[in-house]
Amino acid sequence: MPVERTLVMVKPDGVRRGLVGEIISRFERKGFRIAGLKMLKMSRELAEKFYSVHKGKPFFDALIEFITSGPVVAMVIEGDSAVKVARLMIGSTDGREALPGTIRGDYALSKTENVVHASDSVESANYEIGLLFSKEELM
Ligand code: FUP
Repeated sequence: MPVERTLVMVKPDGVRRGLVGEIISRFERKGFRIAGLKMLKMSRELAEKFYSVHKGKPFFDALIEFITSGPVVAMVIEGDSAVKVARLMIGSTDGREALPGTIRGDYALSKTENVVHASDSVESANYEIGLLFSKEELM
């Protein structure tokens, strides 16, 4: 099975609610290696690049407003099938539908304020990691 890297990000609501440690811990306990980790506040420009695939959609403006509303904690996790496994661990986009046991299923009740992000493909992971981390910041 492929060793992959993917981008996981605790969103502003997750940081405000004190869920950073819990979320990092879940990925560590699962067996992933943390290859990069940082806290940052996204600028509008960075947020629009990060979510460029959603440009023009009805929720785009609210999404940009929310993701720039406070600091996020971004991390690159590495391990077997990291992209798919991280998506399983975060659960469905809408916290009301995400299964209990997933991060969103356990901590979110909203579709916009859903605590955490994880890249949805290897291509997205490469794009998102490149936006948020320099080569020197990855170990
Ligand atoms: P996900 O990959 O599960 O994060 O979901 P998407 O890539 O479809 O959407 C990215 C973010 O846009 C979601 F995390 C929340 C937001 N969003 C909405 O606010 N409303 C929607 O109908 C869809 C997505």
